[in-house]
Amino acid sequence: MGKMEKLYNLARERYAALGVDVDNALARLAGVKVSLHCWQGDDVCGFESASGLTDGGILTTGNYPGKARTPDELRQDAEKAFSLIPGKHRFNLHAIYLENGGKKVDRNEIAPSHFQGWIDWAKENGLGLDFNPTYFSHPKASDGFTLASSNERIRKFWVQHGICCRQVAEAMGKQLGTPCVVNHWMPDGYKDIPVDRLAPRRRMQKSLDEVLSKKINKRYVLDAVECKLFGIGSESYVVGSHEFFMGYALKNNLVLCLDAGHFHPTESIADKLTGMSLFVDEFLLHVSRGVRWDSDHVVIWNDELKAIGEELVRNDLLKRTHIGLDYFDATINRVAAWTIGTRAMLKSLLMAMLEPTADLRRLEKDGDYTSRLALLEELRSMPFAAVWDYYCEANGVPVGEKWLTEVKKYEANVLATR
Ligand code: RNT
Ligand code: ZN
Repeated sequence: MGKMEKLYNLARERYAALGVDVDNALARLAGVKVSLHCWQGDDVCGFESASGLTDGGILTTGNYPGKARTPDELRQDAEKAFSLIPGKHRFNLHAIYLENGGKKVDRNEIAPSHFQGWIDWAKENGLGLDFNPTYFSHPKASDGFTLASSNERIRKFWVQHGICCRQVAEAMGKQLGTPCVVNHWMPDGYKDIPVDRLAPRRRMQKSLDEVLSKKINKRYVLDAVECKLFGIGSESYVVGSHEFFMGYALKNNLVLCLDAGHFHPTESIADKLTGMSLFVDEFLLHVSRGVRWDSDHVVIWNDELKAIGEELVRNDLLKRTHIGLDYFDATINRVAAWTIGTRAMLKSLLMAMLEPTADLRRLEKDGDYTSRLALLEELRSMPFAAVWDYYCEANGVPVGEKWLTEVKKYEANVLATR
C-alpha cells in the first residue's frame, strides 16, 4: 500500500469515528461540476478586436506575461488548468470570445457559427459550456447604459445582442447535450445620485422581456440574471439591483445568479441561499473574492468559501445550483489562478461533505451550543488533506503543491514564448 493510501485509510477511520462516510463524500464530490470562467485567461479582453476591457465598471489590474491572445491559446491554457483540477467540469464563455475569422462581427450579429470552434473543443474534452452576453466593453456602452438605455436605438442593439447570445447558447446546449447557463449581467447605472430611479428599471424590465421572449427548451438553455450593488462609475445607482433581479427572476422563473462580490462587504452569499431556496428553483453562483470592494481576487479557501460549501451541501442545494467562478487577476500566472480558485471551491465542498451534519443539528436542536461550537472547531483540524490528496491522485491530477511545478513548466515552455 502506498503512503498516500495509508494516510487516506487513517483519515477515513478518524472520520468514520464521527459517523462520516468518506468514500461516499468522494463519490458525491465527483458529481460536482464547476464552470471555469474563460475571462481569467486573458484579463477579460476577448477576441473581438485589439482593445481590452473598457466600459462596464469592472477592472483587471496587473500585467503578468503570457496571457492568451487567441482562442487556440486560451483553449490550450484552459486544458492545462483542467489537467490540474480533479473531476470533469465546464467552461464559461463570454460573447467577446467569438471566432470571427478576422472580420468584424458586431454584438448584434453574433451567431452560433462563431462559437463552433469552442463547441467542437468542448465536445472533444468532455466539457459542458456556459455563456454570457457581453453587455460591456463596447462603444454603445460608453455612457454606462445598455439594456436600460434611454436611447431606443442603443437599447434595441443590446436587446438584439441578448437574443443572438441565447441562440448561440441553444446551439451549445443542443450539441453538447447539457444545458448552457446564460447569465445576463449588465453594468447599467449612474455614478452620481439619480433623480429617476424607476424609469431605467422599467426599461431594463422591458428589454429583458424582449431578450427572453423566445421560449427555449430548458434542456438546452437556462437563463440567469445577476444583480450588483455598485460598480466603477455606477457607485450611486445600479439598475439591476438585488431587489430588481430577485423580483425579475421570481416572476419569470429564471435562475438567480449570486456573485460573492456584489453585495455589501460584510454580507455573505452563503446566508442568502436557504432563504431564497424556498422561492427560487435554481441558482447560479459567481464565486469570487472581494477585498474591501468587488475586486474579483482569486478565490481562496477562506471562511466565506467554506460557508458557501457548507450551505450548498448541508441543504442539499448542489442539485439546483450551477457553480461558476468569477474573478480576474492579472498579477499572477493565469493558469495558476484558475487552478487555485477551482481547487479551493472543490475543497470547500469536500470539507462540507465530511461534516457530521446530522449530529451537529441534533446538538443545535438540543440547545447544546457549547458542543456545537467545540465540534465545529475540531472539524477544522481533522485529516482533511489526506482525503483531498487521495482524491487528486485517484483523479490523476497532481497532489498538493505539485501542480505548481506543472504550471511553472508550462510557463517556461509555452507562456514565456508569447
Ligand atoms: C461583473 C459581474 C460579471 C462579470 C463577468 C465578466 O461585476 O460579476 O459577472 O464579472 O460577466
Ligand atoms: Zn459575476
